[in-house]
Amino acid sequence: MTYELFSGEPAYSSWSLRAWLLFNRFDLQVRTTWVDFLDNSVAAQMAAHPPARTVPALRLPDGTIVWDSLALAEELASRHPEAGFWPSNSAARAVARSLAAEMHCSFSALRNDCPMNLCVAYRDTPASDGLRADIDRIEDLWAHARAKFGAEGPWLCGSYSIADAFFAPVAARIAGYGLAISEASSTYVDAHLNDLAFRRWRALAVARGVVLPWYSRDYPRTEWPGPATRPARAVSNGPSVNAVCPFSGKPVTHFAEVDGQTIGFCNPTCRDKVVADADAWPQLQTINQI
Ligand SMILES: N[C@@H](CCC(=O)N[C@@H](CS)C(=O)NCC(=O)O)C(=O)O
Repeated sequence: MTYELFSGEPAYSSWSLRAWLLFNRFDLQVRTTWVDFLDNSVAAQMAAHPPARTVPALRLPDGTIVWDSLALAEELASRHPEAGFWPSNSAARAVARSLAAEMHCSFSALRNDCPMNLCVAYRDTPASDGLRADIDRIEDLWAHARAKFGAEGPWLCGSYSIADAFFAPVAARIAGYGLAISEASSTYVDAHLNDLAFRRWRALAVARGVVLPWYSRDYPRTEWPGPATRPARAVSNGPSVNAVCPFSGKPVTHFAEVDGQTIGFCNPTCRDKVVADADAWPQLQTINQI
C-alpha cells in the first residue's frame, strides 16, 4: 500500500498541481485518483474519505487522510526528511516556509481573475487594481528570495523546494494570461514552464482534453508560452519500434508517431500524454533514437 493522491482535473486544479508536483519532483511513489470536475461535486466524490471535501487530498499508507495542500506538503517533508522538500539551510528554510504559507492563503484577485487553465493561453488580459497588487507582491517575494538564496539556480531558495511547487500555479497563471512582469520574474516563470515535472502534469491536462467552460475567459487567445513540443500524433496502427510500453512494460496496443517514428503504448492515456509533450517523459529515453 502506498500513497494515494486524490487530484482534480489537471488543466484546472491549481491546488492539486502543487501536491502532484511534490510527488513527481521528489520521486515518491503515488497512485493518483482523478476526481471528476464535470459531473458531480468534489465533496460528494470525496465522501468515502472523510473529512476531505476538496482536492488535493492524500491517503497515507495507514489510511489517514490529509485534506489540505499545505498540510500535505508538511507531512511529506516530515515523513521523508532525506528528500529535501525544504531547503537544508535554516534561513532559506524559514523563507521558503513563509513563501509557501503566504502563497497558500493569499492572492485572491489572481485566483479569481485568472483561473488556471493549462490548455489555453491569453493575451491582453485586463489587470484590475487587485490583480496588479497581487502581481506586485508576488514579484517582491520572488525577488527577495532569489536575491538571498537563488544565486545558484533558477529556484526561489536554492534547490527546488515546496515553495517552488506552491508557486508553480502562480507562474502558470502569469504565463497563461500574459501578465506583465519584470525580466527577472519572467526567468522564474520560464523555469516552471520548462520544468519536466510541470510539463508532465500539463501533458496529462492536454491529453485528457477535459474542457470546463466556466474556467474560460473572453480574452484574445494565443499560443501556450512554454517550450515547443515535438511533432507527434496518434496513429491507428503499428508496427512500432518498441514491443512493450515504455511506461508499463506491457505489450503495445496503441500507437503514436513522434518525429516520424512509430512508438507503441499499452493504453490510450500513455499514448496521448506522449503526443502532448514527448520530451517530458524520461521513460521514452529507453527507446532508441528518441
Ligand atoms: N485548502 C485546500 C483548498 C483546496 C481546493 O479548494 N480545491 C479545489 C480544487 S482546485 C476544490 O476541491 N474545489 C471543489 C469544491 O470546492 O467543491 C487545499 O489547500 O488543499
